[in-house]
Amino acid sequence: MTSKIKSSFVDGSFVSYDHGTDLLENRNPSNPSEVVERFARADKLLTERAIQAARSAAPAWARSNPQLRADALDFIGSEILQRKEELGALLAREEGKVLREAIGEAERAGRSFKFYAQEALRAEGEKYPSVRDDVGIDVFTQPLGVIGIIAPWNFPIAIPAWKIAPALCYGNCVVFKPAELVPSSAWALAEIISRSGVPAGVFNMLIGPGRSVGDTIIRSPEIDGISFTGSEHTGRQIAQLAAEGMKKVQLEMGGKNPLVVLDDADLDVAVEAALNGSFYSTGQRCTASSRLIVTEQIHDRLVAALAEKTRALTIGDALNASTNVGPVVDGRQLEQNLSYVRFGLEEGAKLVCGGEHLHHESGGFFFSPALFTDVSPKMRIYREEIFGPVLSVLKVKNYEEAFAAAEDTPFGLSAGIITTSLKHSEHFKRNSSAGMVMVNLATAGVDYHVPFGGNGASSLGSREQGTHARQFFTRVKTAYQLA
Ligand code: UN1
Repeated sequence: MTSKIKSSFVDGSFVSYDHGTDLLENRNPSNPSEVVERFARADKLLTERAIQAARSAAPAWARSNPQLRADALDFIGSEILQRKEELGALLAREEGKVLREAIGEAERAGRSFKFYAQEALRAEGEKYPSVRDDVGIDVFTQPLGVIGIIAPWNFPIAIPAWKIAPALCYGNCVVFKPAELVPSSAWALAEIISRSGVPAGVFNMLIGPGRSVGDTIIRSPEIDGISFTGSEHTGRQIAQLAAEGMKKVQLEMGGKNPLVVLDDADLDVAVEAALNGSFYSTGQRCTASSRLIVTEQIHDRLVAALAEKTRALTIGDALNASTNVGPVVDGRQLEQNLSYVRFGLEEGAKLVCGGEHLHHESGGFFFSPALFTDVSPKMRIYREEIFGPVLSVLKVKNYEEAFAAAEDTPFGLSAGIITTSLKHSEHFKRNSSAGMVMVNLATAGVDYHVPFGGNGASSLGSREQGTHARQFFTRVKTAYQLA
């Protein structure tokens, strides 16, 4: 058995397994009796070794030839793309995302690496004349140093990819902690990186709990920046500790994303956007739409059409080709979804369909997507992030009321509007306080080459993805020189 136990990657090699090390079992949420793989958990000591290895490798990597970085990133991206079906199937088994979405996610991860392979060679920097005679000024960026990357379970390969690729591209060393629910995709990614030509110590991966591994990364004086995606609660703790340690942070946290549907909307477009944004990926996306804000004339037609499509969704094993919605990631998240369904009913909302634990002989964490109407803005189901396929419909009179309702949240990640009115779509795009606005599209599902991020309680720090990622992963140098 021991040969099958996988482990963390530190200073250029996978750590050998010691008997007695704490073991982590990665289970399949479609069939929890199936152990996908077993892992030896990293502890505080191993985390400190990884941080030290990254620190020692940092000066040479910061000065490395950009062609070396471009080639390594291209190698990683190409291999992920070649193996996307296999990596997608692994992801579906450990996280429960349906196969089609899981393969799409692997593809997105590969494309992120390919994007930053090009970016490594991109010219940057500015030249200024000085206000003093015979002086020239160069402004350019330098690597931030050693980056702690803490990733969530809901995008087991794409989120690590869109953090690790720019970190390496801009000359930083990485200490990466995947979520304990999804170590297999992270391990597969680390194994590819281990063969990419990236020198020992530049990239390290630690499989282990937040309270030891995560905490050590966050508190270490050797870590210069932390890129985190996860819960708002953990994000706030990281922000506080990072402030004490004077570290740069990039935090992507929760959302309670609104999707506005106006009377003039194309009904099919509205139903598709609501169904996809709210229920695909089992609603487990920080960009999911969880508030459907609908004007009165179209309300009943939209609810009827959406309920029909929702009831028709096939919920089941993520690897089964006919499945539309896979399981919830684990029993704890399933309990959370069920408690919010209870809160909704207690607070007087009407459950049109779903909201049930679907018992299956496999013991999979299956939950039927829930559609609530007669929702009022004070209800917990309307205000709090559930992180499951639970959609609350709020009826409003007109665009002005819809806009005000969309804005009525501390979050600000993504916001959508379904309308054929140019006037309203333009107003919404310009004035929504969300970081990402979608017109006639679902609030979730974003491209890999443009900025990603939100405002308010959703995000802190500069944007992820695309060329904007440079802002987080580098620092600015201003150099004056007498001619
Ligand atoms: C998407 O909607 O395509 O954790 C991406 C999340 C986000 C990623 C969403 N950071 O759900």
